[in-house]
Amino acid sequence: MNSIDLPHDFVWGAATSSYQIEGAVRADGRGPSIWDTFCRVPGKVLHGDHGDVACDHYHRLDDDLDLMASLGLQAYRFSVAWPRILPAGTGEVNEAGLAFYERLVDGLLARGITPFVTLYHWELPQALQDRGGWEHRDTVQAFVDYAGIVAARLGDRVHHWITHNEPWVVSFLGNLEGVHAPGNTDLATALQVAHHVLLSHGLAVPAIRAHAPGAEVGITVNLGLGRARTDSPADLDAVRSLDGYANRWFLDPLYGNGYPADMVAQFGDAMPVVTDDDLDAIATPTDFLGINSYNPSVVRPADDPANPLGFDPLTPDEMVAEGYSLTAMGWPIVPEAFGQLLTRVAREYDVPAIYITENGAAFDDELVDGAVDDQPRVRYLQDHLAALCVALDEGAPVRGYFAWSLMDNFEWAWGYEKRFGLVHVDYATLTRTPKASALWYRDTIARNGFSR
Ligand code: IFM
Repeated sequence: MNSIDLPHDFVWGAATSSYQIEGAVRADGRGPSIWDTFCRVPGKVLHGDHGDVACDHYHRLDDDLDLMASLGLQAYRFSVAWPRILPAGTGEVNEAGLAFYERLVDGLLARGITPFVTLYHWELPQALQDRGGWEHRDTVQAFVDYAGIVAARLGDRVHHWITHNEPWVVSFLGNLEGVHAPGNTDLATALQVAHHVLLSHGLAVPAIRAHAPGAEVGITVNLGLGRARTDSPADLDAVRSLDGYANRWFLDPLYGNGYPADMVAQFGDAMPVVTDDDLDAIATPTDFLGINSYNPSVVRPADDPANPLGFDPLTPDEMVAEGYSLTAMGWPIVPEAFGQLLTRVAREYDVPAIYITENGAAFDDELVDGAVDDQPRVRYLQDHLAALCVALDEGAPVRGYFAWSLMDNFEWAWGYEKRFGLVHVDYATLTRTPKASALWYRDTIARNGFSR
């Protein structure tokens, strides 16, 4: 039996995001977001799913808070929907929106659960997209103003703030691959968006601190190491490219190194407009780095030599042929790569603290006689936590872990088909059923570790 024990002050949590669980998209003055729009574009979201109802968390807040307490969560990471606070993105503040999040925060605190607030988990008000969205520099100031409004209201009670969730996804899935809102497919647009998102982060940090003195403020990036099939120079160069695109493009400027030179050369004319003080602002010191990580990326050299990304990902079939096990998302399960990633980030960047703000897996769960025996998810969590402990031993300053996700929810372009939850949601009845993984997680939190 192998015993995994975490440090006594380790923080155990679970994470969600607003659009993925709240529903109630027209309630109490919320304005439309780019995801409300995107979901209505035929072919963009599987089965034409959308977040109109989602898990109906907005109307089931107290029950969901009790559910969190029943699992013994010590912390809960959620996001604020910008269009609930500022329905038109700027201008008039919607009191009912602020009141909802105030009720959520107070409900958490009353149950002894620490709130971790994310300000942007992809719900850009549609009105701002209509004026150019993240590609337009004005959106930077709009975000800073919004951040200040939320911090002014909650800063006396919320001591952990995350500006953005996964700038890579916002930039590249939304504006290069076009599979997320707003659905653009242009590298120059994606790079300008990335720059503005990073800049808005850096400028929002002091705006948050002004209203939340002593709070910890950070950003969450999604990271994953690259893996090649062989050690050939071409395969290793594909890994370098993947790493530049997925990891260094964000980590380097956040930690004061500017944009990585190899990728600047590769992106050429698509490089964004960067004005004088931008890089200093992006590198504003923060208190922690949030890391979302699920899997490494297995890559090979790009088929098309003109592809500025320089790599192609292996298909799921190719990964299986290489011996990888996959989740229901087709993502390879490689726990040791998770630990190696944390060690590497700690070694190469001046990161004062790390929270794993998301980690977890989708599997094809089945509800049988009122229970979900999701042993593959239990194993995934165990193996990733064991890898995290290796990184801790090697000096990575990991302070806490948030399972993604508290409950099954709207998985963006995949609609409701992919289930990441510790808690099963029946979308017909909205009944919540804790899976075996939820009960395992509850026991793990209670004893601050587990045996296997
Ligand atoms: O569901 C998403 C979440 O919104 C952001 N990180 C990855 C998760 C799984 O795809």
